[in-house]
Amino acid sequence: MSAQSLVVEGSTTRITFTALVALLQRIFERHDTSAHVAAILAHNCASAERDGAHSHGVFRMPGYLSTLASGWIDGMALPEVTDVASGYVRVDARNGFAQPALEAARGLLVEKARSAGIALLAIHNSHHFAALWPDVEPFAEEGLVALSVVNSMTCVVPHGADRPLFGTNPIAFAAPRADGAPIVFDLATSAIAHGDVQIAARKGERLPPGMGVDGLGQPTQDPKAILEGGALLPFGGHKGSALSMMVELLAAALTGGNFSFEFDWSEHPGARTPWTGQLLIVIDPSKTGGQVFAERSQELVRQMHAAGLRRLPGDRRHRTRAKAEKEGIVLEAEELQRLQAMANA
Ligand code: NDP
Ligand code: PYC
Repeated sequence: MSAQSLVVEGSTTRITFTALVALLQRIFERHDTSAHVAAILAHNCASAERDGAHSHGVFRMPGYLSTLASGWIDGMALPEVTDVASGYVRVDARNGFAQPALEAARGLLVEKARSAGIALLAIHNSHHFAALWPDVEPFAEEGLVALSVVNSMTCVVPHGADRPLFGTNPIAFAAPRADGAPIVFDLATSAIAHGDVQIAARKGERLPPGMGVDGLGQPTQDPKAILEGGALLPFGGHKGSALSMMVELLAAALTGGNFSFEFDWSEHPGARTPWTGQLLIVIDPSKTGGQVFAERSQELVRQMHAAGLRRLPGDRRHRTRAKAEKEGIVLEAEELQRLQAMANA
């Protein structure tokens, strides 16, 4: 790592995006992934860290490595892409990560979306352990609208039920706009992402009320009680619960992947990546024939700002990204040492 790519300032360090990608790539390559998979995962994880999406940045590296070591996932898997119909692509990720499966099908998916106006990508036999926005944002950067859902692992009690069944099941959406970065949101359908509960537990912080229950089903603000026998709640009561159910249906039932409650990783201690499915829908808005979509979305943003809105979803991420691109990505020195140790292990 060159002097410019890493700056030490007391207990924190600043690292360039390129240097962080290279470090993470080395780690993945040393831990049973192919160079291709390592490059994709490293870019994804470094992007999350750069954008301040900490629940899916370098914090996730130990989980990736324990999963790879457990034999639960194939880090060398070669996805199998099937051209199903004019607007339908299917990928068997072959027990590998979801992102290389998306990458393998991306060209065909975009080609179909541009020719038919809409195309669907159904990924199954896949593991998604990351933020979802990196999967949709690039489509909007090339003028397309994209929606994706992925289901995870049982840890959310459906509204009105007695025990956990759903995953934290995020929904991500991206749309181009005329004057600025695409409009992007990416949210777990649980009241809080599982990763944020783990981070709060690690820091010894309490959670806001309404996030989860303990092992007896009683409301708790203790993240450890949620992680050790407790469960999360959906956001927004029955509304978030319905969206989470939709994610199970689209990401698992429709793709041929596992529901969040269907896989058993108990024989693989250290396994952390949910073995499920993912759905993407990509739309070419130029096919509407009406006013240019990106200008219409810009008008919506203009009106939202005029109504007093100060922060759009994605604004915080983009601000954090711009700062990181200028000043480097801030990591605790200890965190960087842990990563360097992983790269040499
Ligand atoms: P947040 O609640 O932090 O944010 C959800 C969305 O709302 C983001 O787009 C965010 O934009 C936006 N937002 C947040 N606060 C405001 C505000 N005050 N005004 C306007 N917009 C706002 O995300 P979650 O905790 O629900 O999810 C975190 C991550 O966890 C996601 O990336 C998700 O994909 C990931 N995840 C992955 C899973 C998997 O199985 N792979 C499972 C569950 C979650 P901004 O980013 O700019 O703050
Ligand atoms: O943060 O809920 C989460 C999560 C589950 C799988 C990957 N991330």
